[in-house]
Amino acid sequence: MRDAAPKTIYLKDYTPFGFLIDGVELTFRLSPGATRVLSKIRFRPNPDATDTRFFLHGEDLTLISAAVDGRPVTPRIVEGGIELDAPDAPFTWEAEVEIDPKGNTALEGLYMSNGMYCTQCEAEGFRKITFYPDRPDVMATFKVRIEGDEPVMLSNGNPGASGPGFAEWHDPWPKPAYLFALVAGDLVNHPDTFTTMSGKEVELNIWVRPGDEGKCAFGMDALKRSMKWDEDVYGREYDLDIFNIVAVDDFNMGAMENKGLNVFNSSCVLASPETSTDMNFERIEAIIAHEYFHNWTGNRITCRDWFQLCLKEGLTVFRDQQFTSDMRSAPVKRIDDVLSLRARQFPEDNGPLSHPVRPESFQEINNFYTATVYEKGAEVIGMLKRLVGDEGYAKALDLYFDRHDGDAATIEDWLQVFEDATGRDLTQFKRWYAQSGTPRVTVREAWDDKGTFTLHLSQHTKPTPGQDQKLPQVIPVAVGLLNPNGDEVVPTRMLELTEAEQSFTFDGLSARPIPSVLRGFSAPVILEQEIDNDRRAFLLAHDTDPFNRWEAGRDLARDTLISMIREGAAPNPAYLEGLRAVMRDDTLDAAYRALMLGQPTQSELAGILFDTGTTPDPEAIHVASEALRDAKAQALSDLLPGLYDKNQVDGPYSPDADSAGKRSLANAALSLLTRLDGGAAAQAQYDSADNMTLQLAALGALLDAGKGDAALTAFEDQWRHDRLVMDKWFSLQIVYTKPDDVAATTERLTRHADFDMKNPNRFRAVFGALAMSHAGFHYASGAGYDLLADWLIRLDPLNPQTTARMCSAFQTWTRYDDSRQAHAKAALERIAGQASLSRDTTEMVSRILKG
Ligand code: B3K
Ligand code: ZN
Repeated sequence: MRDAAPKTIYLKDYTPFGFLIDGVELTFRLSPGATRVLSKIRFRPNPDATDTRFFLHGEDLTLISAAVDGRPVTPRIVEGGIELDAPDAPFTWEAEVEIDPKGNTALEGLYMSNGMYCTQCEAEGFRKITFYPDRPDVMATFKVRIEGDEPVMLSNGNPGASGPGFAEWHDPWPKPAYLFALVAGDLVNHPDTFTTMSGKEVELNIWVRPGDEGKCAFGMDALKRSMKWDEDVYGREYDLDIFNIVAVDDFNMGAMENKGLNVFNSSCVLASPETSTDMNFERIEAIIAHEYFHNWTGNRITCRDWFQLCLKEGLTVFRDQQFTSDMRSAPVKRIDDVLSLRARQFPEDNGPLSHPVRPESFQEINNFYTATVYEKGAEVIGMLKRLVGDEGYAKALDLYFDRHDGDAATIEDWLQVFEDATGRDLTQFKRWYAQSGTPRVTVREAWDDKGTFTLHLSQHTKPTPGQDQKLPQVIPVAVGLLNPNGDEVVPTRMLELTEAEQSFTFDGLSARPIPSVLRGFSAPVILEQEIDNDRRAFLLAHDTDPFNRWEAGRDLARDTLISMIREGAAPNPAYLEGLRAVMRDDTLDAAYRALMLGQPTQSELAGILFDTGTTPDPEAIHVASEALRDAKAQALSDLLPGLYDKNQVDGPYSPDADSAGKRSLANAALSLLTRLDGGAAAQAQYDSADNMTLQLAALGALLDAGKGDAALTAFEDQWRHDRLVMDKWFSLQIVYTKPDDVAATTERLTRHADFDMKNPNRFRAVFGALAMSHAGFHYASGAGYDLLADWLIRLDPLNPQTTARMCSAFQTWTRYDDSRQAHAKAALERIAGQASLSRDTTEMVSRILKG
């Protein structure tokens, strides 16, 4: 490993920086291999600081010259930057450094993507651009001058002077360096305008490479709807004259909220019916909204330090989830969010990478942009809103924006506004930020024949790394009661579970009710409720809460799969019957019915088996999952053709929720139908498809049926010029390969002429698909583990961030049998044993190895 004892940073050690900044001026002289960055920064001593060391971060910089108040100085080179004996009075620091954007394959700091200059500074990338106090609590206004031959040269804020060979930008809002951005290249724009609530006209642009102009309209519309929604729902107005979005092909994540200049992975902004699926459209809409919403929750109010990351991310995810619910179907959105929480966050929270929503230590902060910080962070805010009510939430948010605008704030500040606005004591609630692990809530029922029904709730959280003892958390448990005839007798009530065990009574009932517990998934917990299949079938038929109605069907599918795996049982007829009833019910939303046709993922089943004392066998899980799909196809055989036909959408493609819902139901039906007709309908759909949603679903169905070879070749011929579509082509064939062949198929694809390990989208398309193929990745021979390890070892020197992120594929390794564990451990140890392994990957692998 690179560093025998990598440095750990602790939340408790926070101290303010010794200086404040009155203004930053930067000049960039662009050149691919030798860009010069000139900085002029006015510092003054910070009266609130005790540590007066003048330390500036810097990494991979060649210092050309430095001066204080115009006098040349030679700073001391120290670990991670430079130090100087600074004057005890205001002074101006000037420096010139040289950097190498072209050689920057880590895609952090200033780098090049397809000949275009771009930046990524969050979390700590600005220090690769110039010497600077690169921490979020140091905020400053920036003036930027870009010199170069690029046709388009952009930075944050409002445009200033420009002319041949230069462009100037001025951002009047003080910001931390992680929000700095610069983009320069041969770009074309898709322009529009938005008039804000106070009547100010804002210029909007989506900048793309020539040829992609036709893929911007949807993103632009999503941006305008986001701007309007944030005004209507949160009262937040945009605050610059211009808002720019740029699409970049090589990007380590989805997008970045740089002030006034959002940079997007092209996969998260470019959309066209021919090249993007309905899911792509929905994701693009959500990410555009997310980055835009950061303008207030993240930029105007930022984080004091990186431990407070959930302050901006949890809140902004919560806001983008609200936006999508408003734009589309709220129940469908809730189910989607819970599916992704269970698929990504629960395994994290219940394995070696478990950490609190607000971590207390880290070695590399980039490793903490996790499902826990983001998605559980959003759930925590949802619970807070449920506990204080909609009005309390609105008052608290108004106070938050009033009180903290311009601040670098903390979770304490956030909770304080809720306490001040609502009078509620949140001392116990704060444990949601500090305790890791998913609480398990057990439900027992009692009925006394005198009309009183009692729910006994208890909570328990298993120990997690570094936290042996857990204290009870406040858990909002939404409960409704149904009469045996299916009518709702007690509408949803929010029970507050605050103790380890607590009972809640409902009086005056005429018959023993059937409870519907944790409606709307009111808390991110695992519900342990002993209920039989009849009860689940009853809830599937009658629950008035759409989430719990879906959940009842899901639980039936889960239980039947578990007994198929454990006991070789046949699929449960009650589940199949319930599914038939739902598929016959045309009053239900198509997207909702499509979700009902789904079943728990193989990885989720492995987690459930492990939790209940059975070592999961990936092959057996795979076989049972396939058998249940076959059984569904048989049980619904008479309904599938009708479902498929009735949900065809006529007319030109539109990505709206209704049309997308119909396509998702038709495609779900197609995938089952293919098990009956051998692929005839899928081939017909492939041949006639005029949009990517239909084309890709048909290709998937054909591959699943073992009849996809011709279509796969045709698809490649049709789309080889389009990187984003080819990413789908790479992934899909791994997804539909039989487990024993997954590693070999993946390896073969790495030899394809278009496989480019330096492009994170392509690397993820291939190796993300390998990791997602449960039975293939965890194949008994260990070939899946070995192949991923080989490639992570190759990628680490080039791109530590993407390497470290993909290590999490190994996070569940201790669930499996001894032989698999031995293979996984050997693969992990092989990664860990590399000389000069990055800090990012070192931290991830050592946490995962601790088990
Ligand atoms: N804030 C960025 C993520 C930065 C990740 C740095 N490794 C995008 C977002 O959450 O909106
Ligand atoms: Zn974010």
